[in-house]
Amino acid sequence: MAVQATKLGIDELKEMATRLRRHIVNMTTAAGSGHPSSSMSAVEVVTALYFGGFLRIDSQNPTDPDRDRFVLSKGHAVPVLYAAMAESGYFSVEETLTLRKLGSPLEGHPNMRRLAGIEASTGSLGQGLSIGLGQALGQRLDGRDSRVFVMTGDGEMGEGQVWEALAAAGKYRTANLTLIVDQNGYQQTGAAKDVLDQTPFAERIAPFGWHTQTINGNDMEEVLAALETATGVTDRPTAIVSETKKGFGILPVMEEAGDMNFHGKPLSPELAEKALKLLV
Ligand SMILES: Cc1ncc(C[n+]2csc(CCOP(=O)(O)OP(=O)(O)O)c2C)c(N)n1
Ligand SMILES: [Mg+2]
Repeated sequence: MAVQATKLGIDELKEMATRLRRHIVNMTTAAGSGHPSSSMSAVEVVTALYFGGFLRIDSQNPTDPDRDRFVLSKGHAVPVLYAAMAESGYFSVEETLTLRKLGSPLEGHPNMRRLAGIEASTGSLGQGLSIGLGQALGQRLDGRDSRVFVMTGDGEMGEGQVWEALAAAGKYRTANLTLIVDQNGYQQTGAAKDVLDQTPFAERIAPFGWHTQTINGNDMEEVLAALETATGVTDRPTAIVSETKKGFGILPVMEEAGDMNFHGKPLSPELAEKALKLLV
């Protein structure tokens, strides 16, 4: 039997997004390390993929050959992935609190050898789209109709390997591949544009033979509509440029801390308490 996607209604999806944000705060603060702001910007897209009727996966049969794949190429944002996986039943929500603890399979970056449901080991930026392209081509060769979704960061787009994969996917008309660029405006050391300006992404990606859309990626309705459009394209790979805010959901707390990038650091227990009050 074909693998089914979970499809919640819009109100439930928004509630789920808030739940994922709470898990992200809780697990990174418990770990005392990690990347909450990088995870927050991606919450609507990840929620829509896992619970909005798109990813055909089964947490009880994570290696089903017909499953869809989600590759989190910006692997440092893995708390958002663990939050969605816990809510999908791959492991318990309590287990997310073992993030980055010695012996836990919930490593600081996704490790497919240690945790069922992780489709690619990432963290070295730039590789996920190539991996996803290989998976998409493999599924096509096998005659399966499954789809691969890959998420990169906007800073990550400075990696040359991403553009090689864009070119190859266009050449092979890999229509079962969707790239989501989480354009949250920042990378590790500052504004993504200041480090290496690769915008406008849609205009740069389209000439490789890709269908492109640019949306507000923190608006659930826009995310759902874009994924619907993307999965309906049958002749080309599709890219969604997802304009987001790094730390969306906890921006007032980051403002108070005087850091609108807040890259690679957890909230202190005090700030986490304030963040959780916002996430209701
Ligand atoms: C190949 C490689 N170079 C450098 C790093 C270090 N690094 C970790 S996160 C990051 C910034 C990523 O920025 P972006 O892709 O915009 O993701 P965001 O955190 O903003 O979501 C960098 C440079 C890395 N993980 N891999
Ligand atoms: Mg970024």
